[in-house]
Amino acid sequence: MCDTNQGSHTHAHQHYCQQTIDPAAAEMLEKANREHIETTWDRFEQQKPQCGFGDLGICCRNCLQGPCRINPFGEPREGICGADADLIVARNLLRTTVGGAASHADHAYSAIHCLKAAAEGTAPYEIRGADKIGPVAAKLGISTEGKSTDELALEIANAALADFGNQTDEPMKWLTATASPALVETWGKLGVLPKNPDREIRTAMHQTSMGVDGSPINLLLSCVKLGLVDGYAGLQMGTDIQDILFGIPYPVKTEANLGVLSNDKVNIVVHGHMPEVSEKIVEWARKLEGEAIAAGAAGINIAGICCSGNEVLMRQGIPLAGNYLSQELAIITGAVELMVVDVQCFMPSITKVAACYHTKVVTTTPIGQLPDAEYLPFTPQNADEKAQEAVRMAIAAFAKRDAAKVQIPTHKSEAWGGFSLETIVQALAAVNAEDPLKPLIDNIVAGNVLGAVGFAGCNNVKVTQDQTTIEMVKDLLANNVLIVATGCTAHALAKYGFLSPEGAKKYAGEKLLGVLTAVGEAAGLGGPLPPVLHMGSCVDNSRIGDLLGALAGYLGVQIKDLPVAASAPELQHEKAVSIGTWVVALGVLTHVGVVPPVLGSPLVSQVLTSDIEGLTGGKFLVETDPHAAAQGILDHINAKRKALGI
Ligand code: BF8
Ligand code: SF4
Repeated sequence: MCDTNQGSHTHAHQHYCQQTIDPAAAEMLEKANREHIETTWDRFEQQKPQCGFGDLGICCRNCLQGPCRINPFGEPREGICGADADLIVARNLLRTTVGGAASHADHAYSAIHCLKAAAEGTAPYEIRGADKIGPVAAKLGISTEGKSTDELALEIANAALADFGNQTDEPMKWLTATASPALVETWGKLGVLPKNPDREIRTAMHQTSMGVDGSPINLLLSCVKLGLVDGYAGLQMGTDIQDILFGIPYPVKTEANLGVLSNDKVNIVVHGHMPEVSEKIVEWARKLEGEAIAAGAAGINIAGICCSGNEVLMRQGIPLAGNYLSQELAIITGAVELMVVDVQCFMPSITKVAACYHTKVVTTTPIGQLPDAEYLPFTPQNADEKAQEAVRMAIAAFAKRDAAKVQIPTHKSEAWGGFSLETIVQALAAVNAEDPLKPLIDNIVAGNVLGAVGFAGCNNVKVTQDQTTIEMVKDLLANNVLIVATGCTAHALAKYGFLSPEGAKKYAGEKLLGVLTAVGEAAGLGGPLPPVLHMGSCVDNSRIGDLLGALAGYLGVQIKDLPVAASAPELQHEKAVSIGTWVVALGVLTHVGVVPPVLGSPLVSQVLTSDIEGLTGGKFLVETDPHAAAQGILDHINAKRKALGI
């Protein structure tokens, strides 16, 4: 790492078009190469060829007799205990889904504790989303009469904790309070209604352990159940609680890509997922700006990576520095004083890259530590103190910045974020105040909006950064399909101007542009809405669920009947698998652009891409080619339109 011998460039003239389509990322890869800094793409090369058994999902290590491998072309057909390929693939898939659901449920659990502490007055968080309390209380059946904001927030936090403590056989309250009765009935008949998220996670780990479940189909049904744990104990609960604590997002304009880093300010990058941490860093960076100026900087600049970036973008207008595959590259600019991480999606490599510069890395949670980082254990109670400490570390690091090592790409694009369902309804209300969803529905019926697709998920080093996402979205927009996006795909689309009004003119089909312009102008934006609406972080995929529920409810149909689809073109994390499973459970066709490790089982592949449609109305579409994937989605949307008679 950071070998100062500048003599031997291994790939001096490489263009990095296999790695990324992002010119800022390519520029930093070139710098990394020049400075002999290893990135995730180098480590990917070292992993090649990746294990074929793992790739197909037919390797089992669930007991110490293993590892056992199945030969897809012959013997052995079974592991030592007799588990065959179908069983091993299904068991592995359930463990992956558990990993994702556990990540999101744990995220929501932290937010609940923070809200509870805020409501009890023991933590320095102001409850900024009082307008979210009414709707959440209403769906949970909590009466608001005569109660203060704090009392209601506490009651809602306790209702969430009650789901985590549910020892009865009743399903999770958050699920039955959110999903339509028809969906609850469908899931009830399948026996997949989760009761207590922690219990479901425990039971699924037990179910997949050696010598328990031998039924691949039963295991796949448990995948659906864990998808619902993710959807309601992770995404929905997380978003509801975070909106109450930090406020419902409203449209906000900012910028995206590495060019948002500043040459003359202290740069702090927030990375991870929990707004309890990133919101406090933003608050204290603003409050301590004077200290940065006194230290010779022009101020403090905050930028976000991954979903922390999405969280503070949509509520604070903080710019996005980059998505998952750009995290090391942000440090390689040489201009980052501090990277603050909390949980999920930060690479263990970041401290090694940071060691080549003056960059400090701060970890903040007991479960997310890095040996060479500074650990500032954040709690709701001490958040002010720890955030100040972190910001002061950044200010102190500024003096150590080495100008000779600084190279900030100039690339950045205008991007709008903060399109919660509440905001979308508000924008539509400018067209029809009495019946806000009517203009959207009318335009869908008239074919001006052919359908809608939600883009979600990550970058994955196996596919060129941002490419599949951008190519698919171009095809779909040209065909008048409205796009909503979250997570790292939202970052990707932000970087290339899809989240801006200009993007509508450039990419939207004529009919869609007409609708975006009419709504944007009525809502006072002075131009079209962006053709891709940024709905937030990965937990905010619940907002897409809310939108689908609202549209289906309005039309008096089921979500599975709508001309809609979902796509995770570059998924990498277990969370993307569990989210996708929830979306399929809702009845939505869900495209994945990276082949999940299931092909070793024809049975599991068949169920996920076909048979499950008969149970929930949704299924997975596996397609690595962006144009074929977009076409598959268009065919699906057209078929749904036809079935609706529109
Ligand atoms: O939760 S999209 S790489 S950052 S997992 Fe991670 Fe994937 Fe990015 Fe957000 Ni979501
Ligand atoms: Fe092998 Fe069965 Fe043990 Fe898995 S559970 S490692 S297949 S013996």
